[in-house]
Amino acid sequence: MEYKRSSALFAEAQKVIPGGVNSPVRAFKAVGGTPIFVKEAKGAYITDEDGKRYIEYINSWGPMILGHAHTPVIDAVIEKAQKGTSFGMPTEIETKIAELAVSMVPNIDMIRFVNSGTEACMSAVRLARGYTGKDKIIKFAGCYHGHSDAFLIQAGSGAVTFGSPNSPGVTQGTAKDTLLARFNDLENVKEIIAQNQGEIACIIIEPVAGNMGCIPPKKGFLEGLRSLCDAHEILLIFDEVMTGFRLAKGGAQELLGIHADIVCFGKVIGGGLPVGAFAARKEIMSHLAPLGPVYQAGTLSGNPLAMAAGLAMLKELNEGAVFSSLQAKTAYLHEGMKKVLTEAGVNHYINRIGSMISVHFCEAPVVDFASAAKGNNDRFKKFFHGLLERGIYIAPSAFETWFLSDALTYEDLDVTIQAVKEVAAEL
Ligand code: KE4
Repeated sequence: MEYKRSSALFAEAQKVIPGGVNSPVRAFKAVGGTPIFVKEAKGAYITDEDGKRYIEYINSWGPMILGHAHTPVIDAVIEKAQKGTSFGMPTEIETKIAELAVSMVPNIDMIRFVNSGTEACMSAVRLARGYTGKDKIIKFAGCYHGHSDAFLIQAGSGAVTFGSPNSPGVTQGTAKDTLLARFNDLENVKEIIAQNQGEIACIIIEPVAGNMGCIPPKKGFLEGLRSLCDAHEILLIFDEVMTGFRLAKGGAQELLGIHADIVCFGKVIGGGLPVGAFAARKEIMSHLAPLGPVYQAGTLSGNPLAMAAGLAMLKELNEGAVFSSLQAKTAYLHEGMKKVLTEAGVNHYINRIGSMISVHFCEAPVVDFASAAKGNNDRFKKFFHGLLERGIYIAPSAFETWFLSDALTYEDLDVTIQAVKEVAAEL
């Protein structure tokens, strides 16, 4: 496939931007080839700089749940931009979106807006440490909470599961306070808590993992974490940057019926502009500056332009109809892909919950990072490029989740399923 203009643009970009991208996953390193440069997008479709149109399942990694350039969001942004974009002073619209978010999400009284999911998760951990007076955190292998030092940790050696940095620049001093557990393995979490009695401030988890493909929690896993946190005075942090306002109005807390102590948001909450947030009961949030001693700040936090996009998005989602529509479309896509891949004799597993779905070329179910890592990546590369050539753009990594938008029609899904059928024959 000739991506002439994208190739030229990529060569230019690499001269002034490390790797030619502003976020590594966009560089196609996991699948090879040249990343396509997007010229414009509308609804379920993106058009690249060579004029080729794709049905796409990334949607900016989640935010475009109603489709690209969604008119009510665009209109709100244009209207707000003409009155100024950011003041560094309080504005009414911040209260409006805060009130709406608090009304939609269970178990939160207050919310603080920031500019990314990373900032939300980083701040939530600092708040948990400040609130509990304890230093250590538990995260799960394969879960991603942004690029803050405390999260760039991989399984260390030894039974105590001490973390070790998985990026230069992260110090051992930081790594020693991050303990790594296995997703869906409650016994492993119990062991780690027993080995670090009284030292753990929080457990941070993606309630539905989305960064090792889509991996739903096993029955009883989140309930078990909730009980362990209650028993050991540990705060449970749900990183709902992906699942928030996507799985349901109230996100994973609502869909799965488990209450977290702190909830992190990103992606959808900003309607496509840079917004993150973290929220909790007032008793916890009152520890945040300027109310309390835990410091957190941001020049562009709550800027009215981004708030306008987020508010327009949440208002539409608050009407509620989109979630059942998205659920049905994702189930249709799941069944269609499963049928054609099975008929082609391709060993695979499809994980799905709500409008999050991923295809794994594995010989066994994918329930954690170790099982996800056993996927046949060569087969995934062929799958990705075969679909791309047929005008279907899925996430360029087997460790990512596909995100559906409600702009997708059933005809788009049929075109996708037909493309999967054709590619399956080549796998
Ligand atoms: P950002 O800082 O990228 O806004 O959010 C970090 C983050 C936090 N928590 C979860 C569950 C996330 O999925 C993310 C970011 N997701 C990736 C996609 N896997 C963003 C894509 C990218 O890194 O470019």
